[in-house]
Amino acid sequence: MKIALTRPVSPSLARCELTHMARAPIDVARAAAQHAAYEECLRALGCDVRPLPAAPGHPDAVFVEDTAVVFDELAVITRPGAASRRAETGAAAEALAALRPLRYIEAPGTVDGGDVLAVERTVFVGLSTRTNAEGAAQLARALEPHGYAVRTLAVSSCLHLKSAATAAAPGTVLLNPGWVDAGAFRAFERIDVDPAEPLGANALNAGAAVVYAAAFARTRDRLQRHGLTVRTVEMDELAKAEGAVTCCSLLFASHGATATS
Ligand code: CIR
Repeated sequence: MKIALTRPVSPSLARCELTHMARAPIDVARAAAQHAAYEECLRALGCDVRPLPAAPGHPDAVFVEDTAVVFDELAVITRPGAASRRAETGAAAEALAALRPLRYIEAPGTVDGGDVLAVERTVFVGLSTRTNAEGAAQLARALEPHGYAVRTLAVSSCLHLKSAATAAAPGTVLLNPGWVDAGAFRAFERIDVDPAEPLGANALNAGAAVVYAAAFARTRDRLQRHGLTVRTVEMDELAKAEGAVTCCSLLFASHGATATS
């Protein structure tokens, strides 16, 4: 059983941070409907969806992935690279405190959860406009005692590492070779996005199926040809805020170490 922490779409979403995209009008009601369908999809796949409290004053609060990184042994509460997003982490810390021992990224370190990709026992950390080397080093110090190998990767063509590469299935990385050093993932099975779909590397492995944006039909076919079960969701309104499927949840096993263990 997996727990999925989510957070409602903020009415101020149109004031979101943007890095690689031009600002386009956002229909907040449509974004909220897409988010509700995403939560329903996770429920249908057997996840225990637990929405965090609404944060109307935080435009990007729906992108809860950036506020924490959750492993079986511990959770690391991040310090997001965008100052406007730093106050979002409190709700994740509160929810995770009962579920995992907590560690915190401290200043001057910055980490966005979107830059942290775990593939089996290797944790790739993207060095981006949001995540710095000090943040990556703090993450390594938190994780290495638990047997994880932490590797950094340069990310410059897209917002986060997970805009360029995600673990679509255990040991299988879906990636855009134009945006990330594909050689870093040579130990794993690799699926490239269709060249016409550069934004298609973000997939959410929900266990029973891969949750994937409906917009990337060609790459979806590639996932299916690899034998993966895919559930598509409409994400185009949230994509205008530079969000994708992994960003909208913190998905983790319900059976991890508790705060007292
Ligand atoms: C931001 O720029 O922080 C938000 N507008 C989008 C965050 C997307 N998060 C993610 O990919 N993990």
